[in-house]
Amino acid sequence: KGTTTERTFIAVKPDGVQRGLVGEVISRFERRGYKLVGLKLLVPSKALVEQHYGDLKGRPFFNGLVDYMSNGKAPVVGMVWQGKDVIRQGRKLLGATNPLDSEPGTLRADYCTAVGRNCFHGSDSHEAATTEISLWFGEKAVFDWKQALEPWIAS
Ligand code: DGT
Ligand code: DGI
Repeated sequence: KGTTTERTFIAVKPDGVQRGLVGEVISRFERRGYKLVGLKLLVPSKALVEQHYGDLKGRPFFNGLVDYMSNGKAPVVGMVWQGKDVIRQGRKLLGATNPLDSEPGTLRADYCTAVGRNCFHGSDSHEAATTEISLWFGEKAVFDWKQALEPWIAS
């Protein structure tokens, strides 16, 4: 925990892709000093999204959420970011789930108004990060590399 091997799953959801926010997300994590170790564009299957949001099964918005993530009107961009405290810091960069509660300067406060169109996802714990990275990527699709600046970013 809190080491430079910590990883998180970050996704730009279909609304975020439609809004042209893929580059913005990548830029903000890059400029913070985080290392991109996984990246893919896909239309996730219903089954994948249902598993990803398994905790929300039974909520009134669940079916709508699954449909909007998986209907292919726009793809999802999945990322794995690595670095010190990246799980908690990633959530901070995104801002609170409901844009009404997101602090100014966070991605959701800067770009979103509705919880159902909050554009981004970020793992909320070590356990979730591990599960989500294996669900969306699998170990082989994640590529660790030596970041030359790493000793200048965290020690
Ligand atoms: P959203 O997700 O931003 O489109 O939000 P809304 O305002 O359309 O409404 P929400 O989030 O309560 O519901 C999203 C979708 O989920 C909506 O298009 C219909 C569907 N839905 C809501 N409640 C239920 C339910 O109890 N059963 C089923 N099968 N679908 C539901
Ligand atoms: O992990 P988070 O995305 O921050 O939060 P979560 O796991 O509670 O919710 C997952 C997603 O479900 C969230 O990004 C947007 C959607 N969601 C959560 N609460 C609501 C919701 N969507 C609608 N339409 N209405 C809600 O109340």
